[in-house]
Amino acid sequence: MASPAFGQMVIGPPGSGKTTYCNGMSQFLSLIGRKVAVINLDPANDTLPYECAVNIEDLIKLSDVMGEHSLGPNGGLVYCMDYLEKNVDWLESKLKPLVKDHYLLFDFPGQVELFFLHTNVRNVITRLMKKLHLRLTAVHLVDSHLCSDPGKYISALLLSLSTMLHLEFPHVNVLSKIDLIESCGKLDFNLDFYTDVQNLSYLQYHEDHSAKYRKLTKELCEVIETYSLVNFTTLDIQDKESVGNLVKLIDKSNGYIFAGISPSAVEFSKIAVSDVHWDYYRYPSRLFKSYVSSY
Ligand SMILES: Nc1nc2c(ncn2[C@@H]2O[C@H](COP(=O)(O)OP(=O)(O)O)[C@@H](O)[C@H]2O)c(=O)[nH]1
Ligand SMILES: [Mg+2]
Repeated sequence: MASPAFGQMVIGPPGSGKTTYCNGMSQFLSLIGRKVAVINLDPANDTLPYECAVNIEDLIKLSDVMGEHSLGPNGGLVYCMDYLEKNVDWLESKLKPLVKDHYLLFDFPGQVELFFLHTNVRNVITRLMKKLHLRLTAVHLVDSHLCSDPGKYISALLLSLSTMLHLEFPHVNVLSKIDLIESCGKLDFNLDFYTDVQNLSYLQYHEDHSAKYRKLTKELCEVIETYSLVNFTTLDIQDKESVGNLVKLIDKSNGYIFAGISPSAVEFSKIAVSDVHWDYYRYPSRLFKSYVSSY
């Protein structure tokens, strides 16, 4: 049997940092010696900060779909993912030469219903996993500012739980932009409270939370705690230690550490001993030049 290829499917609501993550993560993984390919499956990504190996824009364009079928951006994206499912052979043929020696990062659209409701993305990934022996972890990014409000935090928990249950892939939930977590004010609980998801009953007594919602909050929190599946790890994409810790977790979840490709300790020592310069805003020079010259 062919040896497996590893990678991550990067998902999460719009603006949670997926594209920035793919850029920063690919630079980090390249620095520790992995050969990385980024696959853009978000037709709504306009300028890409990374050089992508495969781009869904070559298959279908969101603007064409919206124009031809009189759809808004949300309906358009669902259409694009349905189209991708029907044309999964196109994606499979593009990935085939890459899986031999690349680590894959998939940048997905931010329409959350694609990951807890519709089956198109799940079917595409399941097919690739089978046909190309891919071992992917779903990395679900949630903007950490949602922790500043109990209602938003509960919705992030419900979204994470329903996505985990729907996809059924190895899964890591991430509170992204942790460097900005207190930019909307001081948190009411320690960070552990939000990452460990252990004592949600405190939320119903939160002083800003209307008494009207107390019973609803209690019931929803009980659902989340009964499943006992959701927790978060934190990420600041600019901080090498933060990215390194997340890589170790993902490597465990998709089995990379057991594949004997290259012992993690050796890989990580590369970044520990050398001066690390990477910039998640960095644009590959060719793209950057054309980006600048377009102004
Ligand atoms: N401070 C900070 N900003 C971030 C971080 N990750 C992403 N961003 C910013 O968040 C915004 C949305 O990021 P983007 O990657 O386009 O999100 P996407 O819609 O999920 O692909 C951009 O302005 C990024 O620069 C982070 O870790 N820290
Ligand atoms: Mg994006």
